[in-house]
Amino acid sequence: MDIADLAQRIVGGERRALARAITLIESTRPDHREQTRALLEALRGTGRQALRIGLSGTPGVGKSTFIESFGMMLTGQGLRVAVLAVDPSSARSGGSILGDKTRMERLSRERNAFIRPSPSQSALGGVARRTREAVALCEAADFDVVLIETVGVGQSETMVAEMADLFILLLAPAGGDELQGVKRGIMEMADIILVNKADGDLKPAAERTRAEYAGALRLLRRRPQDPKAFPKAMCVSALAEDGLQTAWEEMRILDAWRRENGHFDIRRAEQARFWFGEEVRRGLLARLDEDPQMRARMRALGEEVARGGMTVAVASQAMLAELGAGG
Ligand SMILES: Nc1nc2c(ncn2[C@@H]2O[C@H](COP(=O)(O)OP(=O)(O)O)[C@@H](O)[C@H]2O)c(=O)[nH]1
Ligand SMILES: [Mg+2]
Repeated sequence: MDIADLAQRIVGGERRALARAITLIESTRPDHREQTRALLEALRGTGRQALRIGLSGTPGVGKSTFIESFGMMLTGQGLRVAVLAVDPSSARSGGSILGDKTRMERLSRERNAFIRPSPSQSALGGVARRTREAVALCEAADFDVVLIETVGVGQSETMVAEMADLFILLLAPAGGDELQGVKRGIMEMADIILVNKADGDLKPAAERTRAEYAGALRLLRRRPQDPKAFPKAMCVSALAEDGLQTAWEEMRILDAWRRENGHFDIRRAEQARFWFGEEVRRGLLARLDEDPQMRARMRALGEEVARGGMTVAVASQAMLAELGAGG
């Protein structure tokens, strides 16, 4: 495969090239990984930056419907929109976006939209890496907005927040006055909470839910990356396409403020450091688990420790030294 040519066609906005490149990065074959690295390196210098929006919410809150309506609104304004997903459960469920293809029917036909389901692979680390690399490809392909969806299984919200510039939490109107079991950690990551389904009979409940969450957000510790009044909670209806333009304006206000005040660049730099650390850790673990020689050494040293011939301290240090990781 001619990587330089592929890179050029991605930069030129060829969708087929982009789709093909994403297939390449999803492959675990060592030669494909090598080509992926070369491709990402070739695209590093484009200097293009999309607005990366992470979107999370439990199944049924309306993520797919929202992405479709929101995406259609953005493409209607002349913006190019890519949709990706981090869904470690997709191996079992058949894919978060895949199952919703019908709900994104309009968007998937849009010339200025690109939709890619989560790779069907169950390990979150692998899904996260591939999604992150796909984001880089979409940026190089000059998309203006990259939406990254997650269903919030395991640590997937954290993963998505670590690859997004804005993190949006989508909620549904609650019945009573209970906060919907949203974990504090996720609340703390949210830049904007959108209470969806604020239409018809659900409208009053949506407004109550919004007010509750606005109150809860005010109780959180202030973050340096927020201007006044952020993070905030708003009502939208993905179905009625109501409040979407306002939500987009708020996202742009927040994004513009962060760019002007240096937080955008700081955050991206932090994310790059984070993912570098993750990759190295993953690589080391992979060697332990997959390299036959290392596995044999682990077994042998484990036996040695088990029968009392070596202390845990000495054996683990010996193992780490063999991994080249010191001890
Ligand atoms: N009333 C109302 N229903 C909605 C809205 N958005 C989504 N839904 C419905 O909620 C259900 C789940 O939506 P879906 O987009 O598949 O949710 P997801 O699982 O988060 O992707 C579907 O029946 C949608 O029609 C909305 O804004 N208002
Ligand atoms: Mg969905």
